[in-house]
Amino acid sequence: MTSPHPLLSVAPEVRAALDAGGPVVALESTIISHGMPYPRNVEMAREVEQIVRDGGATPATIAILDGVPRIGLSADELDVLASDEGVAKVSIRDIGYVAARRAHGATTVAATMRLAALAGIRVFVTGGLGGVHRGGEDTLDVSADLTEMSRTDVAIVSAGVKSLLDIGRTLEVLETLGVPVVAYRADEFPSFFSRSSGFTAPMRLDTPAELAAMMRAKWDLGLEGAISIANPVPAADEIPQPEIEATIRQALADADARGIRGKDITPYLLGRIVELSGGASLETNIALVRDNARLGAAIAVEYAATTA
Ligand code: PSU
Ligand code: MN
Repeated sequence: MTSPHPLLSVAPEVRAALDAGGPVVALESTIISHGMPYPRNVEMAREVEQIVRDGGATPATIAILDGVPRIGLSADELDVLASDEGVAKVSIRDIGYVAARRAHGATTVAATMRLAALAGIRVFVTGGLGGVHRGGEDTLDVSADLTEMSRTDVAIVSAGVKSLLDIGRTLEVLETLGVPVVAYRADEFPSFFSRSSGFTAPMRLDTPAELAAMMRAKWDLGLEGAISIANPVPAADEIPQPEIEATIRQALADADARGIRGKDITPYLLGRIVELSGGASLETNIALVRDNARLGAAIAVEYAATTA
């Protein structure tokens, strides 16, 4: 086990699990601060940590507090991230800035991945990935999540990509970047709220053990970068694609009318979709994160077993 980077603050419980080669699951914090309303966000964050524990792994929610990248947070610290309006959204480019200013930051998929990898964590659970925005061929609005996936060795469990993004172009960019995309127990790539997207997944695997074997094979060969594991939302919780499409179009039109750009677009759209759906999208969002946490814990347990 390589030691975590000295500038990271790793919670004792997480450090102990890593030192023992035990299963650890990293969890993202932008989803808490900028992805869901209070107090459901903090309830979700705590519940997801418990699901990871119940699955036999140690949870490590990742964020920056007072400028320090933190791997594993207390319940009170989760509450700060969930309720403090001043918490910045931190992607890769923002880490040094927020650290130097001793500020709080909620890390995106890209930033969480990098900090997880610096700590020696190989499995990461989130809700949805960033990607190529609709119209991205003109605006060049392509999430840094994609480039980060090309260079950082972490398996990411998500429910796919929301159709507020351009799913087809997102999959194309991931292919170009050499990032494997594996659907879990499905042939189709999922679109977050919905099990379908109209796009066939490039790969399919059906068990946590197979996923762990793929992680081991890829990284043992020195092939750097992430493995994107797309876990379709449970059927009972999904919002069918045609139903959510009208909501997404409205949210996109509202963002456009208000001139929202750059890093603010994704948080705005997520919040607007919750409002426009009367909260239904939030229930689906929480259900899929729970399910991803169950799968992530199972993968971490299998992966730790292959190390031994
Ligand atoms: N998609 C979701 N929920 C989220 C995000 C995306 O369904 O919470 C967040 C994640 O933190 C992701 C980030 O990494 O938005 C992408 O933002 P951007 O497009 O600005 O890179
Ligand atoms: Mn962007």
